Amino acid sequence: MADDLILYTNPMSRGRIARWMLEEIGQPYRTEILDYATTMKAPAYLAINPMGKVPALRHGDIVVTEVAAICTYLADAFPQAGLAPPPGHRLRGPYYRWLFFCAGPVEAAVSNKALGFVVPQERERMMGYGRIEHVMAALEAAVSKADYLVGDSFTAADLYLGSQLGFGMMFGTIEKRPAFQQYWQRISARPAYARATQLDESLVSRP
Ligand SMILES: N[C@@H](CCC(=O)N[C@@H](CS)C(=O)NCC(=O)O)C(=O)O
Repeated sequence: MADDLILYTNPMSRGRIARWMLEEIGQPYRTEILDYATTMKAPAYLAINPMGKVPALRHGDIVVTEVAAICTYLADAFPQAGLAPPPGHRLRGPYYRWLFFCAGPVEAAVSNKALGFVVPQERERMMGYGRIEHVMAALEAAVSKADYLVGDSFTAADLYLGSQLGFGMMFGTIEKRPAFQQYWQRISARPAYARATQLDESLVSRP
């Protein structure tokens, strides 16, 4: 059908974040599960995402890659779910701020740290995130000031930033600061997160 939603994913991937978003949206969707070594690098999938990475979302004839973009797109495509401030609203400012901060500086800083790469002090100015300690301090302040990052309700920015914190703490790439833990506990209590996790876990345990 013209408006079908298809998530290309692997249960052990950032695709979990996209699935959580789809569960929040509450629209029917189907998944295509890709294997890291084979189908993810096959021509059929490379035609969808030339990076050969998951997740990717197809919505009718539109393809979106990059999990932050997928979350942002879905929040706008299905506004009835109330997961983004309306287009043009001033709260779009902080909403974009935290989504982009997370997709850029947080992702890069955490990945570099996990690989043991330390930015030499004299090169911090040229790195988008500067120093990881500053990134973590900014995150801590953001999740400490209120229940949610933007306004007084849960948005796609909480889902994406929270997922990075939650998965980062689980894999030991982000330190377990009490503010991070409290925030993650709060947002991961959402029923859509439980549904998404259960769906992906059932795929992981499948023989
Ligand atoms: N920048 C991408 C990263 C996607 C990504 O790296 N996905 C990993 C799984 S979490 C992947 O597909 N790796 C397979 C590979 O690179 O071969 C996003 O945010 O969606």
